[in-house]
Amino acid sequence: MSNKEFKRYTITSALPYANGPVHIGHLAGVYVPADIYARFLRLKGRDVAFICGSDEHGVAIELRARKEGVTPQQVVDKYHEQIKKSFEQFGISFDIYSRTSSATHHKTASDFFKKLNDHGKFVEQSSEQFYDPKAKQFLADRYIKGTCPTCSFPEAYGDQCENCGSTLSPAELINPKSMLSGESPVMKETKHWYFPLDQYEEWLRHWIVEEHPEWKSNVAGQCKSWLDNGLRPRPMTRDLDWGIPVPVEGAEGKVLYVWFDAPIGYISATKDWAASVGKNWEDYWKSEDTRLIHFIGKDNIVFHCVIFPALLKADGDYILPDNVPANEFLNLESNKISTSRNWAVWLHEYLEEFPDKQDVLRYVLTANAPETKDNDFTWKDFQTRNNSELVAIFGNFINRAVVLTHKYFDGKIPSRNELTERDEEVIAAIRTYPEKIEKSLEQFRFREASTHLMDLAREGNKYLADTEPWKLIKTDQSRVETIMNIALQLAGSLAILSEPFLPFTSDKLRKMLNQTEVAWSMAGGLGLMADGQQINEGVLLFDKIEDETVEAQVQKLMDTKKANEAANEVPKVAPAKDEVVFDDFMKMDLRVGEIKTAEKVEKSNKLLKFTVDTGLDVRTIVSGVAKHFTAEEMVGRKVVVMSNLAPRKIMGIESQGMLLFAENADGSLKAVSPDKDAENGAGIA
Ligand code: B3M
Ligand code: ZN
Repeated sequence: MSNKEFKRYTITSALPYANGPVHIGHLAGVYVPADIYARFLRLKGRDVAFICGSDEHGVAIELRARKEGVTPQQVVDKYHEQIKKSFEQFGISFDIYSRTSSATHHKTASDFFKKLNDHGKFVEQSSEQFYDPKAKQFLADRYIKGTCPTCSFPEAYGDQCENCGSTLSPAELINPKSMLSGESPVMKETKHWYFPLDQYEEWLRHWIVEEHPEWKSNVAGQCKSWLDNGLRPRPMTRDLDWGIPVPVEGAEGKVLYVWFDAPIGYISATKDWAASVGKNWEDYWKSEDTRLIHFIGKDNIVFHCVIFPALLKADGDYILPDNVPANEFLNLESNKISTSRNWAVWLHEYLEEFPDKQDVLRYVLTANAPETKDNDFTWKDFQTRNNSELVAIFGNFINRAVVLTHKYFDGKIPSRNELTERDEEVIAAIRTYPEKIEKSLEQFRFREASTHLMDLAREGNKYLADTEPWKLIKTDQSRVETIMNIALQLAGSLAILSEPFLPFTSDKLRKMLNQTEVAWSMAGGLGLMADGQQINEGVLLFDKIEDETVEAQVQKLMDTKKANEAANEVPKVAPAKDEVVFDDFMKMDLRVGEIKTAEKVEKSNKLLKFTVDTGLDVRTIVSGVAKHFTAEEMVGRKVVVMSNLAPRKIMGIESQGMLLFAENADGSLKAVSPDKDAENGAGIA
């Protein structure tokens, strides 16, 4: 950050795709830190716009719609509502949670594109791309499946192989097939609007490396590697149905690339929010006094640090992000979180199962945030952090302070009398916390900040344990007054400083303490709790999480694992063939035959030579089944013969027809045997 004081803050967090629910990986990587930061700034009295919304375009949405057999609109409507509601219940304090299907967004993104186009910022270029002639549609990379050239996985996507993880382009796939029709795609020419990112390379390098040396090393590292590999023009349009129509002539049937329109969603959402609260959105996007910060996960770094800034720069009217504190990934019980494998803790399910434990999850995800490297979430750790930190330290301290004040002073805050050295020591310690936490937050070190917060509660516990007011109350009431006063000042600071991290807890605590005014600057001092002021009865802030509770969650994951394994074991049957008309079927002469003789074909370990009584004649048929059947066991069997297949020479022997077998998924062959009393030559239809 430059040293200047900013007048206002635009805080964005990645727009989740409205194609599925939000899970703990999203929360730990993006939404919890962003929310902590926004809440902290508000407590500091800053002017903040905290912006988010659903990302409702792109192939991911179309694919989900196909999978669920509904329209893309139905998909985004469903998930937008679900995501919005669960964020609200979880206490993510967006100023607006918008969506990219909104009219404001369509217009904003469209105008943005048009302006760049009018100013000649795009290069129109034609190229050959995969096209599905049957579905009459160009194919997004995700819409093409084929065999991975690296690992031979037969179900690799055109952009990536999920088996070995390699990044692919559809042209690299072996035997590519369109997922729309199953047909082999063909190459067809199409025109797109490319943003010449290469022209921004030097400017980007200067802006990132020289002007922002303070960016997190994981972010700077990824940016540098993109720059070092050389930037290339990127198409900003797509041949798809679902999306924002490209607003220029000659682009009929094309839509804006989802990564072009999605970040502009931050701007559109800001417009809607500003209009609703009587502010000017441009202050939040076009004023050099505004600090723009994007909270994202590591997979979005290039879009927020390279492509979007270059687009903003090309427009020329916008400010650029001052920081992009991207996080790494969170794993779950040592495995990568995966939506398709249902390996996740889903926010909406968590909220149903732990309806009053938002802060527990917020705390665990913060204390264990994947800030510099991937990290692991375990239910055991969730339980431990709750029981031995939130309950045993934070909750315990507050409980003692409040209960003792009621017990000894009827809930009226006693005054401070003469101070001992121990008192002076704890007062000095309390004073250091707001600044410590603030420093960590300003550097986006949320784990460290949450450690400081817990340490403050620890100071309180230790102070009460050292001074033992419960022993002194019989002999030295004045001393106890001082101790309880100081303990309550500490509690008052905790109420304020915990707000960004544990908003539900902070709220309860402030009610308990009758704290009406809160501001970050009030924390740490001794003027928080006035002598004689009444506090309310204590309420439970945290309760112990039992073994059964976390065991049930682990069991749920184990069940998922089993279900996944079972699903993988299900043998895959050969894909359905294209439909044929009845007449085609009737052309085949299928009838019952009987094997009269069978022998191995010399020099071949695959072939058996049969003589078959077809009812019409007795003829020779060669078949590649020697690995599955012995000659002896075939003799005398009834079989199905396709008798009018054109004769073919196989290893010098003319085969006059074909025997039918059943082929299992593993390639093994099984007999297709008519009943013994079916007559030779009986027609099959
Ligand atoms: N929807 C990708 C994601 O969820 C994307 C973020 C958009 S931010 C403008 O990872
Ligand atoms: Zn592969």
